[in-house]
Amino acid sequence: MAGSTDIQHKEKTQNADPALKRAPMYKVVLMNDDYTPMDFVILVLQRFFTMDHEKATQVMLSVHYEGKGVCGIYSADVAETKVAQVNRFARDNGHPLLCAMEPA
Ligand code: TYC
Repeated sequence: MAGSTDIQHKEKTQNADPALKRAPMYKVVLMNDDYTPMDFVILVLQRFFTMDHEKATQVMLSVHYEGKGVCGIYSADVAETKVAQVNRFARDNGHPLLCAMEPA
């Protein structure tokens, strides 16, 4: 199992104490639209998701061609904050870009 040890797998699948729950995680996603400039989306990905220009361009293009794309996976608090910051930044700059969160 790539990226996960047997012990981590056991903890995830058969937790001995149900009170010891892992924090739920959320994907922060960007939606495509026809109006937000590509360079603005790249700027958003660099500023709020600490991607370099090359990675931000890849993610922006995958949203552009596939309709939606994941910017990162975070705890509920961090995901909510990123969604609010991105949507505020887009609106302040007159763009309809939409950011949302969904269970990971
Ligand atoms: N589709 C936009 C354009 O052609 C670019 C874009 C990419 C917009 C990703 C939103 O989340 C987005 N200018």
